[in-house]
Amino acid sequence: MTATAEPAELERRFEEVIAREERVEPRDWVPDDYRATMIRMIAQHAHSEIIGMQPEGNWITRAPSLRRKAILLAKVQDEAGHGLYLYSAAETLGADRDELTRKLIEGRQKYSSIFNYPTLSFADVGVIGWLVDGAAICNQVPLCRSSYGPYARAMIRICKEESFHQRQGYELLMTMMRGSDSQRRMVQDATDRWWWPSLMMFGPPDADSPHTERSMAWKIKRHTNDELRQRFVDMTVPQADALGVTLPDPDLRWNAEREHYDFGAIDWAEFKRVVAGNGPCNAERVAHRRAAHDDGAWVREAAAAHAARRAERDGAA
Ligand code: FAQ
Repeated sequence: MTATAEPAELERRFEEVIAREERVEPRDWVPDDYRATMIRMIAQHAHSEIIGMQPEGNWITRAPSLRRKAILLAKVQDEAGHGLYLYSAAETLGADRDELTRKLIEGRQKYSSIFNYPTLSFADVGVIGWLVDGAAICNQVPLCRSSYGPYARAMIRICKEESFHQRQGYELLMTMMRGSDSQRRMVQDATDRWWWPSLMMFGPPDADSPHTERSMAWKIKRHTNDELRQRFVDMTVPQADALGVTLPDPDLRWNAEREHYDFGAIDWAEFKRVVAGNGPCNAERVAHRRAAHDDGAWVREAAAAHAARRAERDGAA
């Protein structure tokens, strides 16, 4: 789809690609709003992966065994990798990675609300794997069929790694549940704290989601926020039973008519507070990212100087 045709013709061809379930590729013409939506969503996702390294990274030095430390290190490195190839996917749409990073550290671009909560015990590492990676998989598996090719393809690898992350979290929790009473209490406490924020990861209710309708029409999103949230609850309740923990919701019960679990009201005021920057750890997370960016300035300068020297040498040759 080259950009030499008339605008109406370009628009028609774009709509045809979407209707035929084909992928939109980097050099294809796309409407400005499609490009802006994709950049926003991919950038927010990339930022989430990078900021998402912090809550668990907090436990690397305090992991209870060499095995747990090696697993956690590998998981946190995976999140860094996800961030990097998502920033690359955003670059295929013309976004500038430095600019995206600047927007993040200046608080001008969002990342997932979930990473603004503290990790108070090692059980949080397990619960993040189980619930947070579980919610991420639920949300991202359908995105493997997203209409923007580079994003959809990145999602395939990311989902494979996230499902390993989910299993390691669940296995960690299973081990703790077979341990002492105080270990079981740690798992229950972590579940109590992460359950509701995990449900908020799917975004506002459909009625309050400004982007869902347009993104569904463009096949960027394949399900609405509420559909995916329900899918996550249905998937997680039996896992909680198998683990032996209680999900902190007295209204959670099977609805035979709907063939889904009903669940209680989500505190959307809390969600709005956290997204607006006023959650328990927002300031700390962004300050830490900003400090890491500043500390890394010499690496970027050295890499740029090396590239310039190499270009000069190649030019001379
Ligand atoms: N937190 O109209 P919608 C992970 C914003 S990765 C903060 O529903 P949309 C891996 C939204 O951006 C987790 N902001 O928007 C990991 C929009 O803001 P804007 C990240 C939120 O895009 C695991 C406004 O509210 N995953 O966990 C949130 O159609 C463990 C209106 O919302 C992705 O990014 C929120 N929870 O649907 C790493 C997946 N929800 O721009 C480490 C890709 C909504 O208008 C450890 N993204 N907002 O100012 C998506 O699927 C979608 O973008 C949604 C939001 C579903 C997140």
